[in-house]
Amino acid sequence: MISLEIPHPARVECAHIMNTHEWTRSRPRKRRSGLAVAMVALACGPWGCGPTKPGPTETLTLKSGIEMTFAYIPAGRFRMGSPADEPGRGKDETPHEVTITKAFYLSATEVTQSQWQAVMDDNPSYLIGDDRPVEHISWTQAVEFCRRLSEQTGRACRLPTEAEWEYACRARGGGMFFFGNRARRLRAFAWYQDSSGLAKTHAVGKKKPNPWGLYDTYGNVREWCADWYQPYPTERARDPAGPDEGKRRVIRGGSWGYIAPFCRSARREAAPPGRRTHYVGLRVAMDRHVAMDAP
Ligand SMILES: [Ca+2]
Repeated sequence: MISLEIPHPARVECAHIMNTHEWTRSRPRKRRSGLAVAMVALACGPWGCGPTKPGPTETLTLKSGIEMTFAYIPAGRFRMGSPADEPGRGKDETPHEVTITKAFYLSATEVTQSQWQAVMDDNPSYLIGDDRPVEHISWTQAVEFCRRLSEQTGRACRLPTEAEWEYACRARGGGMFFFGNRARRLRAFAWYQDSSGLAKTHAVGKKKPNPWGLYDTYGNVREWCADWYQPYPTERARDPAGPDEGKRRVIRGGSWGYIAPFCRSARREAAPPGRRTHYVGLRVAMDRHVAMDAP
């Protein structure tokens, strides 16, 4: 029997209160002129500035013709963490400015079971389906997947850092989610407790993507990041990658068994690197290609 993934009863109670009151309250809509919309699109705010549309994608071909598509993530600056008044926030989400100095690619979807099978020749998943995200994998196995993927494709594949993950998830958007604070909109973008029906994962890429072309960043499976977990600094950071050692690795995005506040952009979780559950998978980062014969 599959149990819902509820990490701490107190948090659930708190989140439930939020769920039924403050954070689902809709804000009144304001009409904007075309010029005003354009100004908003071009403005630099606390959550970053720059393009909000998807960039060029890259596709890797794996064994048996299985493909893996990557979205382009531009370099930029954003505010990582959450403000003190964000509904459902954790104490470990100290807001601070982060600069991502290099553009990179991030797999448009969570790694599927067919993609995992093509690279690793096995499928450790509990909830079976070729197009479903692979799960029941440890952080160590996720890193090994990236290593073998790099070996097979000649591209530098790895887990994203926690900062890269949140930056890409937000895609210049502030608030609880990249689309703002109206949590009812989450159904259009995520498989989570209110939308996943029977408690299970779903085929990737069936919900709407974020502005940079990433699917299922919220919900479906939670995603391993490269970093050891540690409290955030308060000062500015450039390409933060976490401490050199620790006990737990960062996990992001919330799962199919989570309520909406646990799927927020800033929500942080972590687990020992050997832990395996059917709520956690991965998404792959890839550095930009540099031709070996470039002048
Ligand atoms: Ca996810």
